[in-house]
Amino acid sequence: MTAKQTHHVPHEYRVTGRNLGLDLARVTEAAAIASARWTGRGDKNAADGAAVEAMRKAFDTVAINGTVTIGEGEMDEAPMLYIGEKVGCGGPDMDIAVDPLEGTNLCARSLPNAITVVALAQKGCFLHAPDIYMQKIAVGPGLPEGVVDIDASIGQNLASLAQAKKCDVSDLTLCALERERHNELVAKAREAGARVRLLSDGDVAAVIATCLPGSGVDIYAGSGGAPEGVLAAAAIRCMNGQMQGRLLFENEEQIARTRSMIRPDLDPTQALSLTDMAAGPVFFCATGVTTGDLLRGIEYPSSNYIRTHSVMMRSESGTIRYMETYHLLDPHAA
Ligand code: VTB
Ligand code: MG
Ligand code: MG
Repeated sequence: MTAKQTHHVPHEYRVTGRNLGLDLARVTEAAAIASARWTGRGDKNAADGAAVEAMRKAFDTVAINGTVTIGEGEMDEAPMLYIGEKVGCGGPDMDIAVDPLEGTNLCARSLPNAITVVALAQKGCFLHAPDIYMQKIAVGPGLPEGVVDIDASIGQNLASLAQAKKCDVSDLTLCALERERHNELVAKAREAGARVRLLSDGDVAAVIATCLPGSGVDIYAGSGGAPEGVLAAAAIRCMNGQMQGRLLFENEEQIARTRSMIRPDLDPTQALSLTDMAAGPVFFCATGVTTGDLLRGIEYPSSNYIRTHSVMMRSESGTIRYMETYHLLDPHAA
């Protein structure tokens, strides 16, 4: 019996230029292995510090001339992977966005979904988001453009999404961080009939979940870190989902500072489109630290190996690659 061809495109392997995503996997793997030593030990700063240090070192092997645009903070507060820091061993000029350990609390408490994250874009293509909150809304691929809108009510968005998905609002699951500031959002979503999945932490993985068939997440909404918003935007670009953001300022000074950091044609208070946050060709890579919906975490299958699970994505080709890697602890002992 011959297999039925169900795709209407030629089954060819499209050879595009070098996929830097593969190099990035070694960076997120290194960070994940280092932070996993701190899983469940109740010390989130130690876990974070280990991830940062390992990630910083691993970047030395990546053939780019990179500048950290989303990083650990300013130079005076972060010794490594600070905003503006140069990384890589030379090559094309690139912007780098990192969250060396996304979900430090999850790792410290050995809860699901801690990941290490890196994204790459051409120079000037990531939003220079300050470390403040960002309101976010995201849905998966294959839906009409603008099916949800950050300025519409959650009730309207759920109704519009249900219509596009040809289902009832009661069939939809909204995902949000469990925070007091989201009480109204959660109440309104439930009132509209949707299910709500609440997370203690980690909205990069949650935004990505909207694009994963079988994740059970139809829409992500609410506010979380702005740097995490830019990282999630890079992934959503690769997965053809939709996302909007809005920076949430606490004072005029933050607005003025952001205005001086971002593209001059962009109003920092306006709703941000996906490409306002991550433009041009982008790469995204993450490795699991603790097992979650997106990735399995670090595993120790035998005394001589560590096993990592990573996902690499590229917007140009739309490739989503999962990689399981066995790291031999002592190559000379084999
Ligand atoms: C957010 C979210 C992250 O931390 O930054 C959150 O985007 C912190 O939120 O994914 P609160 O200040 O409300 O606690 C994460 O969950 C993990 O870095
Ligand atoms: Mg972090
Ligand atoms: Mg984080």
